[in-house]
Amino acid sequence: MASAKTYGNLIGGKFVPAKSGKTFENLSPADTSDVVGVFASSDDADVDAAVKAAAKAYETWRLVPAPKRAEILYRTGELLVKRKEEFARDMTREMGKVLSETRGDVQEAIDTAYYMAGEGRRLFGQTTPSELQNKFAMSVRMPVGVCGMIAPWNFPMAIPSWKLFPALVCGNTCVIKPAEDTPLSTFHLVEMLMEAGLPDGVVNIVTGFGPEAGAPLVEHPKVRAISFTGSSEVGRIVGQKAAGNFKPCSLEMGGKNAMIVLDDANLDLALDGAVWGAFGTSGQRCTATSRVIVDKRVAAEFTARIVERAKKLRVGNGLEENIEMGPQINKQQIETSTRYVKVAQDEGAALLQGGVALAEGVHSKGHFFAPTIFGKVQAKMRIAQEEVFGPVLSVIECDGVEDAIRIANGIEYGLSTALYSRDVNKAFRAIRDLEAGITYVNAPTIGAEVHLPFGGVKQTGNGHREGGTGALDFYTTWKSVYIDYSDKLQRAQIDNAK
Ligand code: UN1
Repeated sequence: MASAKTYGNLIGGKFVPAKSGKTFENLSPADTSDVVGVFASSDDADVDAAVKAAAKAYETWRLVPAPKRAEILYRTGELLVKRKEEFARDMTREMGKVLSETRGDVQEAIDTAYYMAGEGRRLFGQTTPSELQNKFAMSVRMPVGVCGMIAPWNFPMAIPSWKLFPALVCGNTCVIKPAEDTPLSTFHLVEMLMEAGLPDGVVNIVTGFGPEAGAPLVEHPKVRAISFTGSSEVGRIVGQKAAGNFKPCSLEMGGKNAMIVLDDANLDLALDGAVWGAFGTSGQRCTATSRVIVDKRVAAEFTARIVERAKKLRVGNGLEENIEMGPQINKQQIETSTRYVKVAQDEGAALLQGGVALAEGVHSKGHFFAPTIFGKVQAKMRIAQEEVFGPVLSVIECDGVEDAIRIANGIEYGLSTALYSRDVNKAFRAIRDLEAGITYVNAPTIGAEVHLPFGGVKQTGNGHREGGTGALDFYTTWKSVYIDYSDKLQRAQIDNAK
């Protein structure tokens, strides 16, 4: 095997090693003998250099007209289309999910590029009448400044694109720290931005681990906003640090997403949705279906059939076309899944399928876990409350739509939800009453599109949204502008009372 390529941090348009000289290896989760790349293990000195480069680039980037900034994004989209297959393959190698999914991940970055490129000629503000004569009033979107971004490993290109592209079209400059498990895809993305004409220093990459590289990015005084996607546990630390300096901070975190299957549902459709929602990306999406809340009248049939489906899933190296489910990202995730299997069994849930790491034969080189299903799950059990982030599904029985919604809402998270029913009245009740940022009807909990708001309520987020116009709200700040052309002093609230 050819020796792995070494990647420096990207600072001010140049690739430079960490000042300490330290590096770490990016290993394929399907075959840990495959070293995908060697990356800089950065600390506060590297972060400081990257933030300074971004602050310098901001002076000129903010003045580039938004439609021009947008053209760079559009060209980036075009370049990603050309390189899609190559980048998808590298992503499967570093992240593990199957090729059809990594193609989708690159596609999500392409979609975001085109969508945000369109925003370059919108970025609408408001014009509104003034209360005084001969006075003009409007509000305009201004960039925030240097934005710090901390990205997760499960969508190695899509999520960095959700953060970078809106930030760039709005006139900000960026320092991004990709997840240590999947830095390569961020390099691919940013290299396309540079090829499309992005000036040096507008996007900088610092690779490494949370405590050494993520924390100084959040704390750096010149970083004006933070966007974080990851666990609620780390998000709490990030949010508290950002609050110390009153920094706007967007947190996208965990989920315990429920799919409700009512007794009038198309069961075949619901089964397809549940298999995809629970075991797609090996359950490692914050939108993954981890609870199926199924009406007791159809529960036995549904449960028997989903166990059969899960048993037949082909688990293996995602680079092979016939594989349906790849590995988990690393050893810790296997340990987490294993631990939760025990927790569930101790609580009295019935292990119906899987529940074990797969380590023999074709699975011996990577971090594989069998598709796992628990029956007899009670709504308050830990397995039904806590995020596992692995291919582990709980089946919970309910009695009708109200009971289902009550169970679905009985958790601390609120990202995605789904309802399978042919009854439009029940569907609209669920849309209204499910506590979540996303609700699907007759589709699984995964599959958000980039031009709609993405995010959740309760412990899933802190009120911000990625995707859609919500992203523009986060990466801009409003400036209200008043132009008085009366040639005299006019006092608001006083002279208009005459
Ligand atoms: C995530 O799981 O962190 O809606 C993002 C979906 C994808 C994005 C998931 N488009 O499942």
